[in-house]
Amino acid sequence: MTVYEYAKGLILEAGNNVTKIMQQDIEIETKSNPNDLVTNVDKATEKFLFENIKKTYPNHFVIGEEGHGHDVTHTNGVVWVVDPIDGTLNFVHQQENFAISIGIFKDGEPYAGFVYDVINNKLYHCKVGEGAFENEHLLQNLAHHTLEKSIIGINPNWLTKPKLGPMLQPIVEDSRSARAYGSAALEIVFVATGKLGAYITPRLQPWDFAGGMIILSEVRGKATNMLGEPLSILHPNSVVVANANLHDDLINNYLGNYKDTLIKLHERFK
Ligand code: 2AM
Ligand code: CA
Repeated sequence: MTVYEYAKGLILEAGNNVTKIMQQDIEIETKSNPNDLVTNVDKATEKFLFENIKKTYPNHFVIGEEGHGHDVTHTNGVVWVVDPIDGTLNFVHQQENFAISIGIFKDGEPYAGFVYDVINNKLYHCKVGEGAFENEHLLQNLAHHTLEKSIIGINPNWLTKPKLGPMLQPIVEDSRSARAYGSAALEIVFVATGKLGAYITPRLQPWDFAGGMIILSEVRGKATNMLGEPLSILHPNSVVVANANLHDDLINNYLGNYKDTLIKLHERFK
C-alpha cells in the first residue's frame, strides 16, 4: 500500500470517529483567548491520527495543531501536517462547515493532500501528478476568471482592522461578491473546485493550509503569501490562493500597493 492509499483510509476512519463522538457531548475549552476554542474531538482526532501514523511509519514526522511535532524544524524525510478539525468554531456552533486536513510532504516537496468535509462526506484528495479528486470525481484544471467575475473567500473580521482593512476592501469591492465559510481548508478546496475564485487571509498556520494547498496546485492554482512568496510548512503566513491570472492580479494590482504594511505583518511570522 502506498502512503497515499494509507492516508486516504486513515482520514476516512478519523471522519467516522468524529461523527460518532459528535453524537455524545462535545467538551469545549479555550486556548489563547475566549474565541480560540478546542474540543475533546480535536484532541482525540489528532491523537488517533498521530498514533496510527507513527505505528505504521515510525520514521515519519507529524506536525499537528493540538500539540504534536511543534519542535519539528526541518522538512527532511516524510512530514505529515495535520489539522484534526479545521473550523473548530463552526464545529462547536454549527456541527458542520469543518474539515479534517492532511498535507504530506517528502523532503519538503508536496506528495499528497487531503481535506475531508466529514458532514457532507466529501473527501478532496490528490497524489501529486495523478490529478485531484472530489471523492471519485476528477477536478478540472482552473480556468482564468477575473476578479470582477469571481466570488472571493475572505473573513469579514479582517476588513475591520485599521491597517489591513484599507488593503482588503478594494479587493472585495472589485469582486462579484465575498463569502466567509470559517474553515480555511474548505475555502482553499472551494477555490480548487471553482466555487470560489480566490481565498485571501492575513494569517494561517501551516496545518490550516497544507492539505488544501497541495490539492490546489494539482489543478494548476497558485498559493503564496500576500507578498507573492512561497508558503512554508514550518511557519504561519498570510495566504492568497486563486487561479494563476487572478492570483497575479491580486498580488500586483492590489496587495502590492501595501508592501510596507505587509512586510511588517510578515516579520511577526518568522
Ligand atoms: P482552526 O479552526 O483549525 O483554528 C477561520 O477563519 C480559519 O482560520 C480556520 O481555518 C481556523 O482554523 C483558522 N484560524 C483561526 N484562528 C487562527 C489564528 N489565530 N491563526 C491562524 N489561523 C487561525
Ligand atoms: Ca484546528
